[in-house]
Amino acid sequence: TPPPLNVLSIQSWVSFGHVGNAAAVFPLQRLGIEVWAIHTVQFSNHTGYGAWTGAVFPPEQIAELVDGIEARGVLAECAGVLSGYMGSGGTVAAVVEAVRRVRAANREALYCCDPVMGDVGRGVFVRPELPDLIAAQALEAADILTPNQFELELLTGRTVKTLGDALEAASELRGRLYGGGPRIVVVTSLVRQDAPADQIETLVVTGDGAWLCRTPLLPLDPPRNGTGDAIAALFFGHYLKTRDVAAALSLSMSALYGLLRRTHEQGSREIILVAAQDEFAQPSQVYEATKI
Ligand code: PXL
Repeated sequence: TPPPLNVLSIQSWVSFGHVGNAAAVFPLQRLGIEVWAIHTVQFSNHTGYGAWTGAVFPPEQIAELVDGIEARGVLAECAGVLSGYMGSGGTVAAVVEAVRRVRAANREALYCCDPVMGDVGRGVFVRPELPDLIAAQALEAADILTPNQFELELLTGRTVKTLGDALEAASELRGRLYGGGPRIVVVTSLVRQDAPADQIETLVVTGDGAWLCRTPLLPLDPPRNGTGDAIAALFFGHYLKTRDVAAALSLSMSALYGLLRRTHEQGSREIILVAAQDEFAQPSQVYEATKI
């Protein structure tokens, strides 16, 4: 067996349910990827419930854990860094520093930044200092950025209503990413006026063009927390494996749709990552990515 891909994933942890690393680690593992997880917080449950217990970890802990990994002599084998929910403002610089150290050990390593800030309907749900710090520090380090439609609007100050709006905003963001890499923007949960109302899309914009993948919009109310975290993990994992954005888009959205369809059928408040795990390796329905 060839050596596995290794991904350093820096995100929140929850004891109950599935968001952050608790939504990202298992799907990546199910794709055969080894995950080195660093938790930015440990909460009892996601904040969508309105109440939780636990703590935000001090940002210094990230460098300390990277020190320990480096001391094992394996940092050069890290294929990529994935970041998501940050606990506090200091977390942003600590993540960017971790990316710098991984790139110093492996020039080929990619950084996928999920700029977790908020969502349509819920508004900003992270600490108020985070959006500006993510925009100022994390974007310029990122090879792949995975904003949802709300985060795309927040990061660009634009309103996104049409495909043209989404393409313009995503292209603007692309120009702000790390110059040394592929510069890929993945817009998730795109619902626009000029698409069928019963569909939801993911849009990928690269230097070689743009791709759309459309899946049925499920009546999940409230939208399930952790969905974006799972999409970022699946897209990044498939991209690292295939180096093909169209394949990564189709594979990740087909898996995600299968997961959400089964979550809806169960009526579960949490995404059912474990029960629906076969969707990650072998989605029950394949949704193609179309070049636009
Ligand atoms: O899904 C984003 C997310 C990540 N981590 C924590 C959260 C949320 C959203 O609610 O609460 C802890």
